[in-house]
Amino acid sequence: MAKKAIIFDLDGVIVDTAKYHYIAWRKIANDLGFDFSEKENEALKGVSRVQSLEYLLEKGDIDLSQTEKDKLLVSKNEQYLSLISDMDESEMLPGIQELLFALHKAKISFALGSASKNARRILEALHLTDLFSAIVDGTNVSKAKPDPEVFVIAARKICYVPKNCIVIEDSKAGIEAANSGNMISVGIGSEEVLGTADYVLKDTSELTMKFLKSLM
Ligand code: B16
Ligand code: MG
Repeated sequence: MAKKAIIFDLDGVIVDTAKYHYIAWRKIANDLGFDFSEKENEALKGVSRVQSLEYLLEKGDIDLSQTEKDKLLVSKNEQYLSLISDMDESEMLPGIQELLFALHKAKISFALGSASKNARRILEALHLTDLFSAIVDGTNVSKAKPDPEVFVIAARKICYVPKNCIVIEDSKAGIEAANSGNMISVGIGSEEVLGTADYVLKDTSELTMKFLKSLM
């Protein structure tokens, strides 16, 4: 058994879905009469669907009833699902497919720790489900990132203590979750957004077996 295990975020780490979440939320904002920039979207990465809508409504200074909010949540997810309906392995981020197969071959445990309620559907489309030792997603948690719950459950499922888990995340909320869960945090993206991570890599092409082994 390797000394450390890895917990992967999904959107923005394994697969390039962050752009589709953005397109779907931007359409909701536009339909409500305001715009929503890519920079502002950073705050929604890793954040649950419900909390993302609350953030948008606050930004647009819009007050809605729960029924209206529920309609928007359904509409956002329908739009998102239609954007990912043809998803296949070509949408995986650079080097990730090879890395997951190499980790699996080396018997290094890894789990999924995603806020998305669509995570299992995406892993199936990418033919990755069976590689993971555990899958924890938005359907399994009561507290969203930056709360560490999703990663704590994942660590427990693969039988590793938090300090021996390396979390790979593209979002500020996810890095905060990993840090407050006492895990090793690796941010994928800009130093400006992910500066509180223990390590920051520019993109997934830098997330190599050699790098991960250096943390083990
Ligand atoms: P869903 P991750 C997160 O996934 C996304 O980063 C975030 O943008 C999205 O709002 C959230 O999942 C919920 O997704 O609407 O599919 O349930 O990055 O934690 O894998
Ligand atoms: Mg993410």
